[in-house]
Parts: sequence; structure tokens; C-alpha cells
Amino acid sequence: MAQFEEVSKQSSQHPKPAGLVLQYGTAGFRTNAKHLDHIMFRMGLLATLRSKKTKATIGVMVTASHNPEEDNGVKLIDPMGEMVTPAWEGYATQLANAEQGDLLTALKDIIEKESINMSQEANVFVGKDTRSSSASLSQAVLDGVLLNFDSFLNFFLHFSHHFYYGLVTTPQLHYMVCCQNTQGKYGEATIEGYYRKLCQAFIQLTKNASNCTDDQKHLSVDGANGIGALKVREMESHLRRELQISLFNDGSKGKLNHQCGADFVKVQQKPPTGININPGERCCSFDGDADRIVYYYTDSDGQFHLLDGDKIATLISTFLKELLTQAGLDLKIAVVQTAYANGSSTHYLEDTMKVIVRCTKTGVKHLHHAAQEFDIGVYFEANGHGTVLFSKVAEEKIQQLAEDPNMNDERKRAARLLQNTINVINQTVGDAISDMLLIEAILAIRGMTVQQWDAIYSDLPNRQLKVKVSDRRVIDTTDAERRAVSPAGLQEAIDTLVKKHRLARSFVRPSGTEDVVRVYAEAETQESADSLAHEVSLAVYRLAGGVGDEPKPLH
Ligand code: G16
Repeated sequence: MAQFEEVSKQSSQHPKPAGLVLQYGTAGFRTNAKHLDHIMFRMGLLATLRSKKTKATIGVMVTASHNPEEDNGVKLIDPMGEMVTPAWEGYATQLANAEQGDLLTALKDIIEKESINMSQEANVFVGKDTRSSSASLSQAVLDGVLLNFDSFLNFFLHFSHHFYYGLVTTPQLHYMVCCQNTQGKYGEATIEGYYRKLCQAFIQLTKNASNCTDDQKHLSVDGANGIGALKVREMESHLRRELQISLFNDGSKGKLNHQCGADFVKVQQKPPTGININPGERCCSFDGDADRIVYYYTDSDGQFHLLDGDKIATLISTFLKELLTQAGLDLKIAVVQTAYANGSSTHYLEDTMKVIVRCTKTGVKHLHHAAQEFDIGVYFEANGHGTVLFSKVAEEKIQQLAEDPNMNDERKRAARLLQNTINVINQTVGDAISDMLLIEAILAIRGMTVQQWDAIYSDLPNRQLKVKVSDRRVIDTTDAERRAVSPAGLQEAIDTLVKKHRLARSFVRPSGTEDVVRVYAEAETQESADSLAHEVSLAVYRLAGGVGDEPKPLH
């Protein structure tokens, strides 16, 4: 039949390798770029359906974020700029894995289940990172978006519009999807609009930093040789002299994420290559698509100090809590973390700061939803992925106070600072650029050095390792990934190993972005954390079908 011929004609341009099975993971599909052409085409189709269903603009971002240059991936963005819902992640997996001849049935199945009105107009925004494979892969997405469903499915006439943003950071695309769907209430859906909103708020905030010297305004940024570097350059003219950035790993020579970037710095606990660090100087690293950030410095003894997502969450929540007190506002603030959060950070937040702390599974989508339950939800993964959410009620109360003519100066000043803080934050998702501006503003306002920030609490020594197994799905977890329920005997082995170390904790989980099992351990000393991480890695290797050589001790 004609319509089936059309199906095979159009989708055969983007054939699925027979038998290849991929899953929509922690942050979309991710694997070697050469396996992804059909996935991109199909995600273009799915984004169109999602747009028809929600009657809103949907985003498709082509990136593999922290993964190596040869990988790529794709994430779908829902109308308010959040990650796509779990049900649609399921459809994404179904569609991705349908064999070539079953694609039409898989599409019809989604259309029926979701009762999608195919005559509804569709709008899709597409963005990509700097990987060499991203150009052709984003074209495959566009082929899917622009496919004529009418001939494809013999349904009603359909209109599909797309806007191709080209090179953007992941959070910039999230931001623009949200702006578009809120008719500009969240901001203007352009890159320039994004810089203007964030930088104006930053400049307003730093006006409150009266004694800030030029030295304190300086920051070294490691751009991971990725899109974040290009975008920092683009933004600089909007910052006037309020923040002076020295940009390293700007993509002009090094390889994306190779020995640099937020993931490298966090996992290796050392500075990236390609950056000049003077003792005591504040530095930060973005990841490959600029949705994560970590800070660090070296001291006069050459010792490296990392300020990760936990330290960032602590700095931000302390700042917000103080402002709420000064403003006399009774709003419920909470911090959302994952199992990777350093034990010291959780103790500090709960026992000293007395804020509510929640723990969710890895993946910003989980943290984001947990944070939405509070007036102010600060969420950060230890790897530096996070942001702050303000409820509608919180934003309204802050605005009322800032505009109240009868309010005293101190309360009003605090409310205005809160307003500008809201405007510097990208509430749609973790955003390295926005987080950097917020952190820089807080340090400037509080007159705080990176050393003083670091001294808020001391991290427990920790170690993260990866173990290669034949099928990482054999590992199943519970309790926000803090305990393994399979394979049999693994959790018992971890419990026994943990008991051999002081102040120790360890857990394992299958990665949702790489084909590995991740192992985390913390303990009283680095030696102890390293040895526990190694022992647990061996248990994973032996009980979960390790491949290759047995994990070796770190020392
Ligand atoms: C993605 C997710 C993060 C997650 C990270 C690692 O980050 O957005 O929430 O922490 O992957 O996930 P996993 O341990 O499952 O591999 P990114 O920056 O790579 O998009």
C-alpha cells in the first residue's frame, strides 16, 4: 500500500541496525554516535507527537554531555522546560527499538494510547552541542520533525513547525522551550534574551557587593572544550566588568571532555589539564553541554580542593535562608540530594542549618520533581548538576514584599535580593552558566573567599569507580539507590565490607549514561575510602558478571 511504501522510503533513510536495543536512560539515549541516526529520526517523530499531545513546543537536544567525544545522545524537553515524563520515556524506548518494519505500528500505538489529534499543529525546537557528529544527527532529528505524517500514517492533514537553534547549551534549550510556552513570561525565547535576563540580574545582585576588589571579580573557567566555552564567550559582553573570566579549554585545540570538564574534575579529584591555576585562585569547570559545574582551587602547598554540587547547594541554601530571615518571610526551604551526596554535607544541612533534606535517585528529573514540593527547593547532585526552584506562592510573596511601600528598608532589600536571585537562576534545569553567575554573586555579596566557602564543612574522603559487567541491568537497587536488591548476595557483601571501615558508606548502581556499574565509597580517610571502593568493585565484578581484568587496588 502507498502509505507503507512511504514509511519504508522515509525511514529507510535512517535505518535501525537490526537487533540493536537502546534505552532512554538517566538523561535520554546515549551511546557511540554511529548507532544513533535512526534514534534521532525517531525522536524527531516522537517530539512531534508529544507537541501535538501537549499543544505546546517541545525541545530536542542532541548531546552526550559528559560522555567522550565519540558518543552522542538525545534528550527530549517537555513544555515547561523540564525532562519528558516517564510514560513518554517509555514510548521513546519502544519507538527506538521497533524493528524497521514495525515502526508504523509502534507510532500508531502511541497515537492511539495517547488519543493524539493528528490535525493539531506541532512545534519543535532543536539544539545541538559541538560534537562533530551532532551536525548530521540533528539533521536526522529535523528529518523526523518535518516528515509528512499525512502520507506516513494516512491521518489528517498535519502542520509541523520547527526552530533550529543550532549550537546551544542544553540548559539554554530548556530555557527557550519554557519561554516559548509561557508566552515570554519566563523570558524571551532567544539566546540574547537569555544572556540579557541572567546578566542584568547578576549586575543588580553584585551592586550589593560594595567592597569587591578586581581580584575577587576574577574567575578561571574550564569550558571542557565544549559548547559552554562558546557560550561564555558570547555572554561576556553582557557582563561589563562585573565578572572577569579567563577561559580555558575553549575548544580551540583540546578534545571535548578529555582530561577536563566537570565530570573529570569531580571523579578524578584533580584539576583539569589545559588550565593555569595560581594558588588560592577560584576556578570552575563546566561539563560538555554546560549543565553541570564544579568549583576548585589549590592551596599554597599545591593541595587540590574541590567544591562540588553539595558545597554549591550549601552555599546557595545558606544564602537564601539568611535572606528569608531578613525579609521576614516564612517559606519552606529544602535541599534535594542523591546517594552521592557527601555524608558531611547532609549532616551539615540537617544538623547545623536545620533545613529539610530529601534524597532521590540519580538524574535531575528525580531531583527536580522532589524540589517542586517545597516553596524553595534547592537541588544539586554531587556532580554539580542542579538549580533552585521557587513555587508560584514563594515568587508572589517575594514580589509583594519588594513592592510594598510601607516595608522597612532591611526587609525590602532582602526581598529585592531574592527577586534578582530568582532572575539569575534558570529554573528549568541545572545550568552551569546560571549557577556560575549565582555563585559568583553570592560570594561577592557575602564578601566570601573560595577558602571560606570551602571551610563551611569538611568533606568525608570519597572515591568513585566504574566496573564493566556483561549486562549492567543485573543490578537493581532500592531506597534511592542506596541498597542493591540484585544480584543475590551483593548487598550483604557491601554491608560486610562497609563494617571494616570507620564512618563508611558505599553503594553501587548501573549508570544510565555509560555502559558501566558505578561504585561510590566514603570513609574517614582517603586510604580507607579507596580501599572500600576497590573491595566493593571486586564484589560487583565477581557477583554481577564482570568483564575484562579484575579491578586493581588504587595504591
Ligand atoms: C546525566 C544526568 C545527571 C546524572 C549523570 C550521570 O548528566 O543528567 O542527572 O547524574 O548523567 O548519570 P549516570 O550515573 O546514570 O551515568 P549529564 O550531565 O551527562 O547529562
